[in-house]
Amino acid sequence: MKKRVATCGEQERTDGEDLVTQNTNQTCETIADDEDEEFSHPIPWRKIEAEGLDCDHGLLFTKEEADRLFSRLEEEVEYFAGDQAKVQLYGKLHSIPRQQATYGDEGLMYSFSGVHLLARPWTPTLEYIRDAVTNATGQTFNFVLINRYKDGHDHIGEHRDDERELDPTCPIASVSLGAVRDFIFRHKDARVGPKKRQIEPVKLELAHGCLLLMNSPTNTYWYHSLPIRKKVKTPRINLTFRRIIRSRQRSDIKNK
Ligand SMILES: O=C(O)CCC(=O)C(=O)O
Repeated sequence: MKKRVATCGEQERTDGEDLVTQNTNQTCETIADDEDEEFSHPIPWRKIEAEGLDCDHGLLFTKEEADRLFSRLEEEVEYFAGDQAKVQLYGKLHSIPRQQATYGDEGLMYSFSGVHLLARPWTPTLEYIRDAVTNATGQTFNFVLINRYKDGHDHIGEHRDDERELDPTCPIASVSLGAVRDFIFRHKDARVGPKKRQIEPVKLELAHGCLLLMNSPTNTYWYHSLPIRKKVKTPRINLTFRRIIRSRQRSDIKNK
């Protein structure tokens, strides 16, 4: 496997509505000449580490390229409708406050929150973005979950991407296009309950064209969310590239 290249970034600091970003123990790696050639998009990575959290982020696309990709995705992506645009909570179906779509290699299916979403075949634009992520990271991906937020009212609640079919050795690679949104990590022990610990949340601003890598074991210990931001008036598309292990997919589900 290729080695991921990261450079020291400045400590991220944003004037959020309620939280302060906490980035600690940043690590540096240097880009050797021969490694440089392996990556057609070398990224000046920024590292974020906290207890059980390991992420890298950086800009993958220029503004012009990100604008073009956003427009193409607006034309190409077919979002789910009907029951497939819902999640199941305590046996009842609920509409989700955003649009969702899944694409990937033939026959792959991703199951979460009581829904089972079959991958549509890759579109040319999704292949292009997937390959740019692979060039930047050295990781391969066979599936992408797309979330479209029409404005700052659309959001995603706290959750972990820890489904059994996800390859734990592969980071989840999250590409953001469109409106800048806050993204918040909260440690599982800092949520509720008698054993609640005082662990500061970690907040990032996800910019147009950026790539965030959630490395193992982040999704074991940390929940993440994209909260409501009423001042945001424009849409955002997020693509989370994942590697699904076929043999771990639910075999009892027949998808349409
Ligand atoms: O839109 C985002 O940045 C977050 C999406 C997300 O949490 C997910 O796909 O699991």
